[in-house]
Amino acid sequence: MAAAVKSSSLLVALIVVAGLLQSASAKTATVNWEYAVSDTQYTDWAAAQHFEVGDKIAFIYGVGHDVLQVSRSDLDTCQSGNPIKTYTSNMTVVTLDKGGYFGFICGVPDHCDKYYMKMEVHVSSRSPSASPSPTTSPAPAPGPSDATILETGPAVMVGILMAACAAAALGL
Ligand SMILES: [Cu+2]
Repeated sequence: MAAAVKSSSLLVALIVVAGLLQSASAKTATVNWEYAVSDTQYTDWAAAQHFEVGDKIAFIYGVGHDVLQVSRSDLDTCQSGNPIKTYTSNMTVVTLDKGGYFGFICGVPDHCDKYYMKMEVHVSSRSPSASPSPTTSPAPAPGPSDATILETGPAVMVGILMAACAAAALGL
């Protein structure tokens, strides 16, 4: 009876810990939202972050900028007149609450098209299992020759040492 209660408590604790680990794995990436030097600077940065659902982007920017979430076509044309969301707080944290496309531009005239303040974000669905599927890891197994070399290496060293000792003993 007591053991059953104890093990079920342990199970609950494990589930809670697993949940904490799951939520702890969501990240917040911070970006200084200012003039960029290339058309893809921010998009490249976002791609390197490998965003998943639940991750956040913190935009830090001065009073001369804003952050507009826009559609893909509005991003492509730097169209600021039809935003999905508008942020002007100079410190904006956007939660990437779904998979797929997020587009962000600065709505101040010329900042998107002349100063490349545009970011395309592609958010992946968070996979239910953290273990990689076997089909995506076709790493070749080490060949027998490699294993043989690894195993004979130390043996050869030991052999040389023993030979040296034997030679020294014979020399005495
Ligand atoms: Cu701007």
